[in-house]
Amino acid sequence: MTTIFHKIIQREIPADIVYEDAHLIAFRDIGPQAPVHVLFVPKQDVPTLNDVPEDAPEIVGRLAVAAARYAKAQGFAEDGYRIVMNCNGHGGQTVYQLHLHLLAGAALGRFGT
Ligand code: DGP
Repeated sequence: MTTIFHKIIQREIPADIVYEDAHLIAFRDIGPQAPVHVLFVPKQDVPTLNDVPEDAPEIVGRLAVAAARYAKAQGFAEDGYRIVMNCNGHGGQTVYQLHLHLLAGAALGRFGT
């Protein structure tokens, strides 16, 4: 399925891209929930966390490590930050291409229902 994130990867629609490599792309969220809100998206088609192939856990690992490196490079490592992956309806997922949210730049509230 083609999502808005695939169109960003293909440069069919614009985004504020902050990082890209052979495996993933990172760009600023259109509706930031923190002073820094960046989405890390694999280039491989993976709709949700449920769909990560058993023999390819590195897809998720790469997203997390890229987010941590970006946070560190931007000076957020010591104060801290949050990474989030929403999965399907109850998780609040709205775009069905796997993505990891990086939220940083402020003390974040606790979360729940
Ligand atoms: P989620 O709820 O986990 O599926 O988060 C999807 C996020 O994607 C949401 O925080 C808003 C963001 N988003 C949706 N459409 C666009 C877009 O066209 N551009 C950018 N940069 N972000 C988008």
